[in-house]
Amino acid sequence: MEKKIYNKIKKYNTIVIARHIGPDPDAIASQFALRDSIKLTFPNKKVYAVGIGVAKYRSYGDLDKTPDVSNEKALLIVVDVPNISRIDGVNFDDFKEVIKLDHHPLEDKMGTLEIIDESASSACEIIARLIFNTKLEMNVKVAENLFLGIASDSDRFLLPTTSPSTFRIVSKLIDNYHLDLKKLYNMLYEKPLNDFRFQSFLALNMTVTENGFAYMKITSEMIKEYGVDSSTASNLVNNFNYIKEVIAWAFVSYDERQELYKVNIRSRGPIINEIAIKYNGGGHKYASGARIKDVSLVDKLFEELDNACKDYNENINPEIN
Ligand SMILES: [Mn+2]
Repeated sequence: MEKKIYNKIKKYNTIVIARHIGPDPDAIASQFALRDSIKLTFPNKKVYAVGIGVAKYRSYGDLDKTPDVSNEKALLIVVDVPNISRIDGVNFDDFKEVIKLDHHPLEDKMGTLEIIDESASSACEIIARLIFNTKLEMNVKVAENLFLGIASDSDRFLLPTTSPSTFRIVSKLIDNYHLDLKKLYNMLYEKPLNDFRFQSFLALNMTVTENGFAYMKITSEMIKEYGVDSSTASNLVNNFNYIKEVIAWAFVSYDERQELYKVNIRSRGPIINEIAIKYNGGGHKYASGARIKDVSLVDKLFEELDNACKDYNENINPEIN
């Protein structure tokens, strides 16, 4: 498959690389790494990494304006996103062919060629393999972005998707390109004091049920008081892993622009994406999210997650009781 994808890339002169809306480091880094690798290998090709920019990821690279491809045969490569409706910045039907490189469970079939590897830590891991296994070229910048995506999406090699292959790739990146880990970890983990204070507020005030489900409804008043933004606030969910009394946890915040509740869910016990799918959500087995219009459904979702924790404790992990 990697060889076929390489040949397809070789064939097209105009290539657009897109990822999901509301990008995370893996989404951003995977599109830059792939774009820069293709440009390095084929300097005459026009390759674009598109989508709405996010200020905190500016140091990862520069995004391109979406080109008008309606009158030419162009290739679209979609990275790190399983469904067409969440692709940012492109008109899907304008493209002659589509390649998908993703590590989320399959949702929409998109194109002719695809690598969907749910066992991969990140889209960046899939792209690193593609580059190493074909004639695609790499430089320090590409290697840095690949490292950022892998380290971030594997939660610094904590999540169960971290495999011997993840470590082999990372080892090769560090070794061959002499990566400055201090610089890269600063890019990933430096945070404003306000965010850190807000994290402590969440730790002090979240509810923890007897089944090991922790949750917090983040109101706009809380967000205003601490001077954080709502998406950062619910992304702090990633920092609540490995609390002994908590096996699944969720933070919800209200997105005023889109007029819906965004729920971020994590687990180290029950599988949660099957529950999230019922609430206009999805994602990975243990890292998932949902978008909910009606506030009463938020409570229903939390109830279901709490029950999932109860079942998990009773059936899979009886020694807790
Ligand atoms: Mn990802």
